[in-house]
Amino acid sequence: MRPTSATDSDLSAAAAPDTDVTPQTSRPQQPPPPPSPQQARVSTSAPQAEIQISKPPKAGKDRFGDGGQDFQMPDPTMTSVAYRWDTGAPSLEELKYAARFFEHYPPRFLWAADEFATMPDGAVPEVAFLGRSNVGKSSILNALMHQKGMARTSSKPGRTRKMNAFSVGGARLTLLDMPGYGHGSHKSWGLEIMEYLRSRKQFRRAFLLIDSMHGVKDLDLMILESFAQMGIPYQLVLSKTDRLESGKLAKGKKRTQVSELFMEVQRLMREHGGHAGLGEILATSTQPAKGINDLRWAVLRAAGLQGKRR
Ligand SMILES: Nc1nc2c(ncn2[C@@H]2O[C@H](COP(=O)(O)OP(=O)(O)OP(=O)(O)O)[C@@H](O)[C@H]2O)c(=O)[nH]1
Ligand SMILES: [Mg+2]
Repeated sequence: MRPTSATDSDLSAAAAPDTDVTPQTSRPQQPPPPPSPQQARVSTSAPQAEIQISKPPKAGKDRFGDGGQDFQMPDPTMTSVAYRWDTGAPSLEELKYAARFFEHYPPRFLWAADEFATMPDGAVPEVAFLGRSNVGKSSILNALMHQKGMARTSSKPGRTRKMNAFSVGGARLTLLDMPGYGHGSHKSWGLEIMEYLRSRKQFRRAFLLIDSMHGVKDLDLMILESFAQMGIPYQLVLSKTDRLESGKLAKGKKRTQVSELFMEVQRLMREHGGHAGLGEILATSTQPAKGINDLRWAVLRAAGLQGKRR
């Protein structure tokens, strides 16, 4: 098994000011059933220690109905930063490459749009960050871009009011910071975001953030169901996982371990998200930075940029 550590050395995402999906041709994925707590263990002493999942799922050959020729499904792995059953963990070299991609060229704000119809066109691949208001979308973009002030953040929900596009990696990739849904949001944004997800040809994948402080909410399930209905390629990212460790959770929320949240989220993803979701859930925080290089790698992979060097 390859190493899976996330090396988010000196990333610092913090408060920031404001100015955002063509389906990727990913094969349909069906997550295996979550392992039982007896099968999965987390070592609390070593945060990066892998959880052992005793039985890899039986699927594999012909899982995608393509004859299954040489396709080898990776063994499921769970660490404190990722639960993977469709992907392999990036190597240290790949994580370093991802860090360089995002940090070597200064990111640039490109445009902000209220409506899909007014978005400037282009050919550069795009990924979009979505989630409930206040889940930490803008903060995570700042962490990815290694910039404190590119995307505006606020402790008040509803800060990001437009679909904002940022260029990274020397104009090879565009990241979209989307307005949040739920409290503090605006009904029409949802329609415009869905239009974007359905129609934008350079869209590669949606990264749907789930707040670790609150867990999966009904609105998140509705979004997963829309993704399933429309076949929108997506993957799930847990945000604010520092809150799990510090125990500062939403009112009435029971303290959980990241492994329990991974399994809960995987179950809901299977029940509501259909086949459009990638079998990889990343755990991240921006204060302190954790899982950011893993997320950078996932973004590059989604855009097909993981091997292209200049
Ligand atoms: N503890 C903790 N707080 C975070 C983290 N990331 C973001 N926050 C805080 O969460 C709040 C919301 O962050 P934003 O990045 O503005 O969230 P958003 O999803 O962009 O919000 P909207 O634009 O309103 O939809 C801010 O107060 C951030 O400082 C994290 O990893 N840990
Ligand atoms: Mg925002």
